[in-house]
Order: sequence, then structure tokens, then C-alpha cells
Amino acid sequence: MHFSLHKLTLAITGATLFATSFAHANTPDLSDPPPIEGEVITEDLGSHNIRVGLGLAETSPLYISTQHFGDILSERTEGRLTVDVFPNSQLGDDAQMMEMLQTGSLDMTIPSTSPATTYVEELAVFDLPFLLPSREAAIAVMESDVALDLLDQFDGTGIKAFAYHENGYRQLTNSVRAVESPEDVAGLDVSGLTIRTMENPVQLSIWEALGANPTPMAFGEVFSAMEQGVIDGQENPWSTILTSNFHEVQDYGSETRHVYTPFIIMMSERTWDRLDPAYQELVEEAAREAAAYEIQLATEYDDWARDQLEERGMQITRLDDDQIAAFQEAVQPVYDQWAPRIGEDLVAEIQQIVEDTMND
Ligand code: TK8
Repeated sequence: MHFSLHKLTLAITGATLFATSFAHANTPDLSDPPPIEGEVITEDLGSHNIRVGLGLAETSPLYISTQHFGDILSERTEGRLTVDVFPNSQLGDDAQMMEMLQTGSLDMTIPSTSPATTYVEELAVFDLPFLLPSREAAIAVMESDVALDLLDQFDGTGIKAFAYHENGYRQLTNSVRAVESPEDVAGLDVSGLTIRTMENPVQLSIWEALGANPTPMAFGEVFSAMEQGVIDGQENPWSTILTSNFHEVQDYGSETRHVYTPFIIMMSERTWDRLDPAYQELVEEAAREAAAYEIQLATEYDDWARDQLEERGMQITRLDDDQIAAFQEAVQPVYDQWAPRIGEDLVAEIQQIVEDTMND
């Protein structure tokens, strides 16, 4: 009896060890979520299960922080508010999920700013290439009144937008050749790379300027389009490239950092209207806390994910300052074309925030 119990304990320990080391292989050393603080609402103000749809996978920083969002809500309402997260675009892509928020068939989603420009055009400022040269600058911009005012502009669309998360610095991958210059994208004697872009006209302009054949497409279709050879490549942050297993179908990566796009955490106004004001306040607070945690996780993930991709066989080209400058010069027409339409004042205000962080 004693002996078999001992064996059982060993077996359990072994399984736990295995699970732990397995987890370590798939995520970097990530910060634990911050402690859940603040008042607990003990009064019964109704029970709600909030469904959140995400484009990214369970291993992504976004998924992990959304779980934390759920933990905050549930702990601070004694379990009356609960959150279910649906990853991997299983409920739809960013554009579809935003429409679902409008009709009330989904409670929350966290899309990229780029497809959200359908609702708030000025969010396209984030699509401008090489606008946010450092993460400090990006965070300062995401926390600025100018950027937060853009979230208020969702008023009247049926969507409530709470806070920015980090999607991150976008990097180019493809299955054809190593890319270290715009010429490698365009191809001199060979054809230009067919690159999937987000569904956004500024993104399209960027890849046109670089001489690629840009193909706008929803994120959920990208893996199979690359697998089938419909497109040669795509661009996303390293963490997304890794957690979406793009390295299985992409041999080459280039550290271009050409765009920093945020995510926006948002809720259906119909869901919002059903919540007691005390719950509404809590949701807003939890969204901001989850956003801060997500930015931290995404930062911890970034270089680690690049190194993991290398370990898994992706050939990654680092670019020096001159090489980056060549890309920057090639996409200058995007500013000329889009800054007037997005608003010169808005672009200038964002550039000023960037400059201030660089001088700090
Ligand atoms: C996920 C998307 C994605 C974005 C894209 O829903 O479409 O490439 O970067 O992460 O928002």
C-alpha cells in the first residue's frame, strides 16, 4: 500500500515536471500578473458571462493578459462577472468581430488598429511606417490624450473602446529569399514578393512603395495562404509569427520594425448598457490593468520569440541603421500620400510626443 502510493506520487511529480518544461519551451520567462487589488463588489448587481474573441493563439501575450482581465472581473465581483476567451479567430476575424460587437452577438474583442480605421479613420496614424521608433515612444503615444481621444471617437458606432494594448513592431517574413533591402522585396530580375497586408489602405501603400505585390487578407487566412503558396510572405511581430507557427511555412525573416501597431480592447455597447454602472467602472479599470500587463508581456516576448524562430530554423536577417534607412526612404511617399488625409495636425502631435520621449 505504502509502496504504490509512493509510486503514484512519483508519477504525478513526473507529469508536473514534464508539463512545466513543456510550458517553458513555448513561452519566455514571463512576469506573473500583478496582484488583483481594489474594492470587491459584494452586492449582487446581476451576473454576466462576457465572451471575448481574439485573432491570436492561446500562447500569445494577448491571450494571457485577457485571462488576467477575466480574473480581475471575477475576483472583484465574487464570480458574478466571468469571461470566456475564444482565441485563433474561431469566432471571426478582426473586422467580423467588430461587426459582431455592433450587433451585440459578441461582447468583446481586441483587434488591431488597422482594420478599426473603418470606424475611426484617424487611427490610421498608427499605420504610418517608422512613426514610433522606440517602445518608450510607442507607450507614451498610446497613453497620450491625443491617442485616447481617438478611442472616444467610437461613440455612436455601437462599440466602446477602452485602452490600447501592444501588438508590436512588425517584421517581414517570406518563403522565397532573404530580404535586406527594398530591392529584395521588389526583386530586380525576378518578380516582387506577394505580401499579405492587413485590410487597410495605408498598409497597402507601404507595400506598393516597396515594390511588393500586396494582398490584403484577414489574419485567420494567412497561414493556409502561405502554406498553399497563394502568398510569399506576411508581416507581424515576432511573437505573433511564433505563436501562429508561421515558421513552419516561412524560411526567411527580416527585422524591419517598419510599423508599430497597437491593439484596442473594446466592448459591444449593448453589453455595456446591460452592466450596472459599478460593473462598467470595474470593466474600464480592468481593461486598463490588462493592457498594462499585456504591454509588459509583449515586451518580454519580442526578442525571445525572434531567437526561438531562429532556433526553429528561420533564417533571420538583422538590419543595420543604413539598411533600415533605405526602407524608410522607400516608404516616404506613404507620408506624402496619407499624412494630409489622416490630418497633418494629428501626425505632428504624435511626432511631437515621440520627440519628447527621445529627448528625455
Ligand atoms: C489578430 C490581428 C493580427 C494583426 C494582423 O486578430 O492582422 O496581422 O497583426 O494580429 O489583429
